Amino acid sequence: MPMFSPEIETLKPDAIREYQEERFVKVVKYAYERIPMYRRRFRENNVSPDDIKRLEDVPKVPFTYKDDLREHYPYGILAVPVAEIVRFHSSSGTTGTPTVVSYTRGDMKVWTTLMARALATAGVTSEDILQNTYGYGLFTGGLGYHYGAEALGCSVVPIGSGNTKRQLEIMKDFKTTVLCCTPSYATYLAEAAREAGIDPVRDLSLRIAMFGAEPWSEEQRKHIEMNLDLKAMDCYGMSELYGPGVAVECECQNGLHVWGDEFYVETIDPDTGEVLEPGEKGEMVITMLNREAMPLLRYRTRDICVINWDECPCGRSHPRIMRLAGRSDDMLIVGGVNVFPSQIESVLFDIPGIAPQYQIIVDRDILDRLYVKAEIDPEMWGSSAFDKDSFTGKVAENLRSILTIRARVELLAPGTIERTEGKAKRVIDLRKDTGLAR
Ligand code: DLL
Repeated sequence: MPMFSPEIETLKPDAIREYQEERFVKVVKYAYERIPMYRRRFRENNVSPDDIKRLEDVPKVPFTYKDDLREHYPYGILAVPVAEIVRFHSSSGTTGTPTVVSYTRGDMKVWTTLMARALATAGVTSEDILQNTYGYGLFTGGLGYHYGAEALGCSVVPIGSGNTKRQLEIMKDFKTTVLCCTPSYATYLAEAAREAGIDPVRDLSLRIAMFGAEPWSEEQRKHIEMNLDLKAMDCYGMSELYGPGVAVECECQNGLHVWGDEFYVETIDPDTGEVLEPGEKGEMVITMLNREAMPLLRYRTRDICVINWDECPCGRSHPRIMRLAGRSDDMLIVGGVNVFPSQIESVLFDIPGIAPQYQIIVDRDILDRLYVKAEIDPEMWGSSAFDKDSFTGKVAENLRSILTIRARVELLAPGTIERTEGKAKRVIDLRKDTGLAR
């Protein structure tokens, strides 16, 4: 598969480490000199940038948190004057003060390259017609993919999110070959295609999908690949870290390459902050090595993963993060038991007859209660053999054996759960609204 930046993508791991060391030391000084928050943070932790000389010193550098961005809304963490900013992106602010992420012209160049690299790594070429259904605007998905795809030479269809009927028409008429969207929207598109009598094998030309922006499972991958007749590639990113394009799967699909020339990635124990070895599961912490506008140091992503530096058969030497195991703040504690939504998804997707649409609700009366609502697929729903009560019992039993606690299961008619054009809202924790969540 042709690489976008072959010399960089195949650097020897030692050379990557050497480059990272040199850049890490520089970016620490850069952030310290230009951003008052970092000067304060270093002083509070009795650390000086002069203490950071090699990668072994990295654990001395204080962490940066999402709340730091909120507290310094909108321009407080800028390392350059606002006049040097050419682009702002921002979170929606639905869960509090929004965060703003700023880019200089140099940052934009890097981001574009990273996105072009990500697309090429996933197998996209300049011959492809790429339909970008990520939201254009303050969300990083739309414009991030857009510029990367243009740099790679793809023919871009900048349709943005929403209007599913038109998405399908364009996909068919333009002979779209690459689809960029959330996995939950792809599930919805597959369903809408079926309802519109569109047969992906006969009527569509899709070959690759770039999925990300939300957690998704191997079971969901299989389901979408089968229903849209394409290869689904995983692409990870975060608004604060250049949006999509931080890490991406190659054709080997054995983890997502994180670009070591831009990101220094560590895993830590989320409770103690202690740095873990490659191969140990922990919270991903990332330092951006060349960012001009907002050089975040040791940024706590809250995403849980394992780092792997083993050689990849694709020839790329950059470390891989193994498929995300959820977020540390996604984990639900129900009656004292840790429950990851991804566990529930895996159980549901493994049962034939359950549609890939579900919702998890937790509330508390005296004790915590876990509800799982899942749709039945239309074929099963219409079949005379379908016995709702015994099927509900089977789902509840499968969940209990994995989660070790009981969930109240409700099976719903096809189409009952609200569909989404962006990120799915699968978990509703009613305890949070009442201050009861633990
Ligand atoms: O979702 C950036 C993005 C856009 C990534 C388009 C990929 C495609 P945020 O809105 O800041 O940014 O959300 C970031 O989404 O911390 C993860 O928890 C989750 N996430 C992103 N990609 C993946 C993925 C964009 N491939 C948060 N697998 C991250 C699992 C993902 N979770």
